[in-house]
Amino acid sequence: MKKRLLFLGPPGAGKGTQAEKICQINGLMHLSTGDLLRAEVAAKSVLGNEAARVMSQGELVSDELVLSIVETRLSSQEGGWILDGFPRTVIQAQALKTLLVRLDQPIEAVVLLKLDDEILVKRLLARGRSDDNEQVIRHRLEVYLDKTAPLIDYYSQQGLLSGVNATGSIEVITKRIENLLK
Ligand code: B4P
Repeated sequence: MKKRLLFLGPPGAGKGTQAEKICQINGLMHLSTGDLLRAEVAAKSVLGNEAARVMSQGELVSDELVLSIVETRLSSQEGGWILDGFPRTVIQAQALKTLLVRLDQPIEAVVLLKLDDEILVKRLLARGRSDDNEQVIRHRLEVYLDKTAPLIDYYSQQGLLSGVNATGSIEVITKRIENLLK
């Protein structure tokens, strides 16, 4: 099975949910920039205070800040991993490429979770995190289309991208992803 993976998709597509499952089953490290940023916010670190305001508005945290978090984690990792929610901009993707060349750990597959906007909004409203109110969710979707969706072309041109239907039960979607990664 492929073991250096990137999960891409709109907010609420289930990147975190599926990454956690696939990591558990296959012994991979789950690196979620959203979770790492929320941990910084909870710890009220300088970095967390900077991230908190940006996240509550549905904007993206600065590339520099996210990159510094990811670099520290990946540099100390020898096994496989899933990057969930990162990269979110072409600049982050280019910086990641440079880092992975240096670490000699190329990406083996990029999984795009595909889902209709209205289902996303329903799922996120049901989750009810502090950045999950309708106005902020709609803004996150706009930010996704503007800043993150260009990565679909970026990775498909490199022959790495596979799309998966992200509607249905969590278990069914996990199976679909596992089939893609064989
Ligand atoms: P993230 O933490 O990455 O979260 P997300 O995109 O909102 O959700 P995800 O797709 O992981 O969905 P989940 O599994 O939770 O980002 C939050 C914020 O952090 C961003 O807006 C940004 O500000 C900042 N950030 C993160 N990374 C960044 C970066 N690289 N650069 C800059 N800023 C960054 O699932 C959603 C809900 O659906 C859950 O309640 C789940 O239980 C449910 N669900 C999942 N699968 C389901 C299914 N099959 N059926 C029904 N419900 C399902």
